[in-house]
Amino acid sequence: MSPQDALRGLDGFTIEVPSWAYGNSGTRFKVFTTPGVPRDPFEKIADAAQVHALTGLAPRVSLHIPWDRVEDYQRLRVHAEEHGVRIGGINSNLFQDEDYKLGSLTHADPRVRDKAVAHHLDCVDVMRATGSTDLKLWLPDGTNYAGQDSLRARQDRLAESLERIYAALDPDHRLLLEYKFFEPYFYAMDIPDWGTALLHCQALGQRAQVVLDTGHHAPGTNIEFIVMQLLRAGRLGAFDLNSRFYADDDLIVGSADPFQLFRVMVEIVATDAHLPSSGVNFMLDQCHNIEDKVAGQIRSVLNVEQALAKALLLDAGALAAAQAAGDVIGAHDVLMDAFHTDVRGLLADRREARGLPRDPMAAYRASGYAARIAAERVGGTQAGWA
Ligand code: PSV
Ligand code: MN
Ligand code: MN
Repeated sequence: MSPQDALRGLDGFTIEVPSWAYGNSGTRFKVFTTPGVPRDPFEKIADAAQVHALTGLAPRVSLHIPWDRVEDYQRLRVHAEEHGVRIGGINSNLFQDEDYKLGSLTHADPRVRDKAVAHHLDCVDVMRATGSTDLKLWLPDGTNYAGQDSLRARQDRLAESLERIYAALDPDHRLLLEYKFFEPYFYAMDIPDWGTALLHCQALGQRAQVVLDTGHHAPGTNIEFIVMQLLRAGRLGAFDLNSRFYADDDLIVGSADPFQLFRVMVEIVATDAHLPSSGVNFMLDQCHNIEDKVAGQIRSVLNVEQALAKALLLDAGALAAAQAAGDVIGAHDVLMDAFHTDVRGLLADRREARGLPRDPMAAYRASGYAARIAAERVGGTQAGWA
């Protein structure tokens, strides 16, 4: 197969961008401000639309409620469509309310659990108004001290709360459940790992699927193994892509370890999970604390595209033959050949053929967009944190 034929696997592949990537963000030490940062969700969507216009890869924008609360969600939906994109997943927020100090969906007090469930019912209304089909739930609940609460009772309360949320979904809605092994609690998170997320999803039903955030694992975790296992179980609903050095630092995907991203994509391609029909939603979950935000998002989607392109170029037949023959080094070499292929020229040709700029980053710089929004927008908003 020619490289051009192999890269047809990119047709229809898309990446969802997060609204919070466009707002100001930082660390607990300092939030740096950026001239031209969006002042409302409408402007975040306008910025996200730039990423799609220049790359052709990012036609959906995730919202975070209440960060992206607006009076009229229908208007936001139309605004997105007018800008050539649409609303993607709706992310709930259980981590910025006093009531949730000891938990939200797992809290011992039914009043607090009711409140947390009700927030998700609001999110489902936002989904209906915006045309979104994914409710995405990251659970910040956990405990800091042994004995602080019953680990088991918290799981039982969580299962019951999730059931109530799942029951409120429309037939075309999915519940996407994210796990994270640490933070904001450090003794025990209530959904610390993919196994826990999977068990809850399996108990709920087929439309409950696991979200794999690449930044939410212990150092040294073999993430591609988890990808493979969730695909095997038919429960990989989505990725939150980013890269990390130490913790949940949400840096540009593929910037720290492009080889890891490639290995993940190899597992994806092996079962055609890059095709839209697979239902796997490739999202970014990133913040750009010190770099230009739109440029950071363009870099991110291009990194994902490159990793997928290399995985598509992998000679699967040669790999299978080497594996069957027990040729350890030979099999590894086949994989590394694909990783070391420079796909940048091929991808530029492909873009040009589709009426897109060969070099989206250069096109963004030349567009003057950053200077224009800096002049037009004064008093931009903080993203919250992610
Ligand atoms: C917190 O860890 C977090 O980064 C999760 O990854 C969520 O997906 C994100 O915030 C947005 O809520
Ligand atoms: Mn995430
Ligand atoms: Mn995170």
